[in-house]
Formats: sequence, structure tokens, C-alpha cells
Amino acid sequence: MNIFFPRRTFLKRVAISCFLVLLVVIYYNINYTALPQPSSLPVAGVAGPSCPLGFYTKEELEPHLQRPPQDPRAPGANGKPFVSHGMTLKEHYEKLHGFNKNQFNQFASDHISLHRDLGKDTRCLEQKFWHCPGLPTTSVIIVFHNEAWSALLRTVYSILHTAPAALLTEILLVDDASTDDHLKTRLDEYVKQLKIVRVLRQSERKGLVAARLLGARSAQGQVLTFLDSHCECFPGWLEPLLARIAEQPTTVVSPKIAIIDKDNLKFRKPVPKPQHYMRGNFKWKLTFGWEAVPNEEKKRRKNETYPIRTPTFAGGLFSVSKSYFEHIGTYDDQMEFWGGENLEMSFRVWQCGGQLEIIPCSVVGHIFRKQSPHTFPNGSSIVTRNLVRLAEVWLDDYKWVFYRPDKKVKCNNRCGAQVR
Ligand SMILES: [Mn+2]
Repeated sequence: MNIFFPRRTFLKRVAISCFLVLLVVIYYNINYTALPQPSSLPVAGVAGPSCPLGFYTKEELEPHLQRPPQDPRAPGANGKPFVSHGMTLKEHYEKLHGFNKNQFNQFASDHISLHRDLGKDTRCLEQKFWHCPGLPTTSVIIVFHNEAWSALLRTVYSILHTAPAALLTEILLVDDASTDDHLKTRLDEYVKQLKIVRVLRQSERKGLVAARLLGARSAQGQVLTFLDSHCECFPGWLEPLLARIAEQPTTVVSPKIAIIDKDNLKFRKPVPKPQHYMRGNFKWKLTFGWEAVPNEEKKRRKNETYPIRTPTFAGGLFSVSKSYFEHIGTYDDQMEFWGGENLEMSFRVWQCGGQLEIIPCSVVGHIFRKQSPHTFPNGSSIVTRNLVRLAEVWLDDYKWVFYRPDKKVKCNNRCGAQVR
């Protein structure tokens, strides 16, 4: 006798069968979701059973160091330009020498406080950060090569005066084989008093990518934040970057980059209602450029704090979850010195399931120069080699568009691009 369907009609049998199948599906579904999921992309945040409710308080986000009292009449105070009146002949010479060496006004930088205040950002006052998922910790990695003392140290202090102590694991200064005396023992001795600042050295000059990878390998924070060695961080710059990564760990985030004038170090502060934002793009000869944020992206954004999606980034200043950075294979470590690595990282992120965003509430100033003060051996051929690697690895069927405009670009045996 059939024990499930004694003397039932056909329709009743079908209904009971469906119910039993449903029970089996529910049972396996519960069992499956209860199992730990494979996590190749660990969440950067610190959510867990102990995760308290509500927002971070101001006290919880206190920086490592309070800024010393500011003199509003001091040179460059409050982000104002440095003005020089009545310079002596010796000072004129010093200024000229400093400019030639750095391609920015080192004389002005040397006369502005290492702790200068930049005022407040009034655009994002309503921004609050949830305890759940908590903000991840970060290591800030700064690569330098023969950087001016005042520019490097102002970058470091601007982080210590703004980044919440609870979130800032360390600042790693990676020396790409500088030759200037002030960047040797003097720097080592100076940073000891700053406790969480460490100097790592590349004995041989290898360039940005290798130096950043050296920093990334030693970093203890959950997020890697890369900055240049001539930056100034605006108050509140770090939390929105980390909050976005906590929310979406595959997002690689850049701050809005403010211009610090190379001639007088004026910091162009964020204004309450900006006319337009810029984002990154590229040309088919694989050069990076800026463009106004297009209308469809403007419409997608709900308010001023909303991230801006960007096809590419300038690559000097950004944060990325350390585990996601490792998941996507870090940088192309065969790229030498400098050039093309920002587009390489951009294409890599998009093609590996991530996205690049500019976070408008995060503002970091950067001294933009007309030209690099540093040279490297076989400069232009190294850049070309990097770009060929970029095209070969990431452009697939579109690489011919890169090769087409310049028939001289040929991939010789040295390119050796690893197709992933
Ligand atoms: Mn720079």
C-alpha cells in the first residue's frame, strides 16, 4: 500500500508532493546559507557581534596630534598663499634654487608652518559614520624621492592632525633611494618621536610601483591609503574613504584632489556649491586626463556627499582594501619607475569586478607641478614599455587602437607582458 497517498485524489497527491518538495528545498537552503561562505573578499569593516549601534562620536575620531595654536598672520596660515616682501639677494637665490630642485616653491614651503590649519569643510557637516560595519583601519603609504623636508613633513603632520588615531595604524614613508642628506639619518631620528611613522628604504632606485609594493607588504592596516609626498589633508578626509570601503570592499576610492599652488602654496579649498566636479578619463595613446562629470552621472548622484564613479584615476592618492588589492594581484610589478601605472590600476579594478570612485567629502591637497624634477634612466622608453604592457595585458581586442596612431611603438622582447 502507498503510505503517502492512501485513497487520495490525483490533485491532492500533486499538492502533497509539491509541499514535500518545498520542504526539502527549504531544508537545504537553510543548511546552505548557514554554512560559512567562501570569502575571497573579506569585508574591510569590523562588524561583528560586539559592534555597537549608532554613529562614531567626535571623541572616538580624535586624531593622534592636536594642532598647535595657529597664528592667523603667519605665512600661508589658513591655506592662504605665501607672500614674500622685501626679499634679500640671498633669499632670492634660495628661492630660485629651491624651485629648480623641486619644481615648486620650496622657499615658500619652508616658511609655512608644518602644522598649518586649513579651516573647515562646510559641505559635509551632516556626514556621520556608522559603528556597524565599523570603519576599517588604514596604513598610509607615502613614497618619496629627494622630497623637500618641509613638504614631506607637512604631509605627515597633516595626516597626524586629521586622521582618527583609532583608524590610523601607521604612516609608512618609503624612500625610493633618495640621495639628499636630510632624508637619511636625520629623517630616521626625527620620525622616532612621531611613534607611528616608519621609514622603509629601497637601496636601489626602482620607482613608484616597486616602492608602493614594498610599503603594501609591510602595512598592518586593513586598508592601504597611498599619498604623494607633497600633500596636505583637509579635516575629515579619511573617514569618508574608509566608510565607502566598509560599505563596498571592492571600491577603490580617491579623495577630491585640491590644488596647492606650486608658486605660493595657496590651498584651493572646497567651496559649498561647486560648479562642477572632474573625473578621470584616458586617451587611446594611454595618457590620463580629466573631464567634467557627465550629465548621466550627475543625475545618478543623490546629494553632494554621493560618490562619483570615474573610469580612471590620477593614481597618486587613493585608498583600497588591502585584501582586495591582493585579490586583484596588486600592481603590475614589472612596470618600471613611473608612467601608466595609474591606468593599469584603473583597468585592473574595473575588469576584476571592482569600481573606482571619487569621494567628494574627502579632500586632499596636492602640489601640482608642470614637470617632474626627477629623471630616470631611459625615461621615455620606460614609459612606452609600461604602456605597451598596459595595452597587452588589459586591452584585449582593443590594443590595436593603441598601436595604430604611432607606428613606432613596437613590443620588443623586453615587454614580456604577463597576460592574466
Ligand atoms: Mn605628486
